Amino acid sequence: MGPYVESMHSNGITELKEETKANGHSNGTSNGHSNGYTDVPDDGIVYKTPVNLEEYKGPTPPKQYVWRNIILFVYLHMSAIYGVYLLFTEAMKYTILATYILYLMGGLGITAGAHRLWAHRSYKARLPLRALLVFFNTLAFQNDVIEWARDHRVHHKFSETDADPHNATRGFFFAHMGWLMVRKHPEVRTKGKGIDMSDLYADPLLRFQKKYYILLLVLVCFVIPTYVPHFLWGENLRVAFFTCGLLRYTWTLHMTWLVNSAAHMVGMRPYDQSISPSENRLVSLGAIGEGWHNYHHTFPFDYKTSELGWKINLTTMFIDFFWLIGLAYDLKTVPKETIEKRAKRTGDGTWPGHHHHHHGHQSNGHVSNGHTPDLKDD
Ligand code: ST9
Ligand code: ZN
Ligand code: ZN
Repeated sequence: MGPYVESMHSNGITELKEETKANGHSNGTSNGHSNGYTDVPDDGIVYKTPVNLEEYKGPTPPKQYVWRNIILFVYLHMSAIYGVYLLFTEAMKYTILATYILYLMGGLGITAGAHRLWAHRSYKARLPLRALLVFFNTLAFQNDVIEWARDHRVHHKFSETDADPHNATRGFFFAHMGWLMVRKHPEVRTKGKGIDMSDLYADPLLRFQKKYYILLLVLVCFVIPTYVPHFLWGENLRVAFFTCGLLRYTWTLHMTWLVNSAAHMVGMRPYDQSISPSENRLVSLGAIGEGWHNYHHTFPFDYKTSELGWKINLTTMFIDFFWLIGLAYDLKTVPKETIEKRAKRTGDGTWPGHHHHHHGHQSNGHVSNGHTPDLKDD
């Protein structure tokens, strides 16, 4: 993946050193550290963000609505509202707890599974963990892993262009969920065909998930979450279906979609100010660690998707736990010095390390020791 060399360390964590600065994200400027801005002071710090999504924008292609999806989303959201009502009225305590746990399980199937393991191959997992993640992933029903990962790889490679399936220059709603209600831009398919997916087709578990996807998703995303509360603690089937099933599913979808909408628009850009993805701690909270999105687009192969370790990052804790018991290995990360160099060269000046070296700036976001960065996200 790109211009990086790997070096193994005895702790099983692979660090990637950045060899050259090219990273495939270019909006027409090749940057020394200035991203085309001429008023960059010598220290490379610019206290404003030059990212203006309107500037990336091309002509919006005509929309071809997919009414089946629109109708399903309307039904889903009405059901979710009813599910919230049931949570506060009829649902048993265990059912409320189960709704929450199922959200985290499905969420991990996306974050630790589809995203960090399969789309980015930022670590490796042994069979039992891969099987667990396929199960969790199916619970989240966000298309099969191979389709999800292909869309995601195109998203990284062609961010903020027509080939990006959820191109954020087309507005918050399009990036959030609108993209699932219209036919894809032809560029998505054209550019997508060039993405190598052979590594994922090589995994029999993923081929199995793809082959039986419809059957599996009905079973895992809806039938199991409805019947388990019924058999284990006697919950009413209707209540379980609308809470553990539909409300939990809808909630997980929105938490995922916020990464494409909010975290592509709102927040600081300490690592690369020339791209729209941002550091957004609220999104990280809902998306169990995936809101540190400026870092992630700058260093997509880091299994933590963040510089900040376990900070608002349940997914990293989950992977570290499985590393501890030997089921996850070859965890890739980025050395501190590489991050620092990159942040100073291309960041927006909010990287906390700066405060360590440059006195006299306003103390907004100031940290005293420089080792427990506390990123601000407006
Ligand atoms: C869902 C996915 O919600 C959410 C993904 C979010 C990603 C987030 C990423 C952020 C970072 C990670 C953070 C995780 C945080 C998680 C937190 C959890 C707490 N390349 O698809 P078709 C081909 S899914 C190459 O029909 P249309 C395709 O193969 C929700 N080719 O396009 C086919 O070719 P062929 C549930 C591509 O007709 C042809 O194009 N699911 C690519 O335009 C047509 O494909 C849904 O709602 C590509 N990238 O329809 C339904 N893409 O014919 C989802 C397509 O040769 N999908 N092709 O086989 C659909 O209904 C349709 O895809 C559509 C577009 C209507 C959206
Ligand atoms: Zn993104
Ligand atoms: Zn990614």
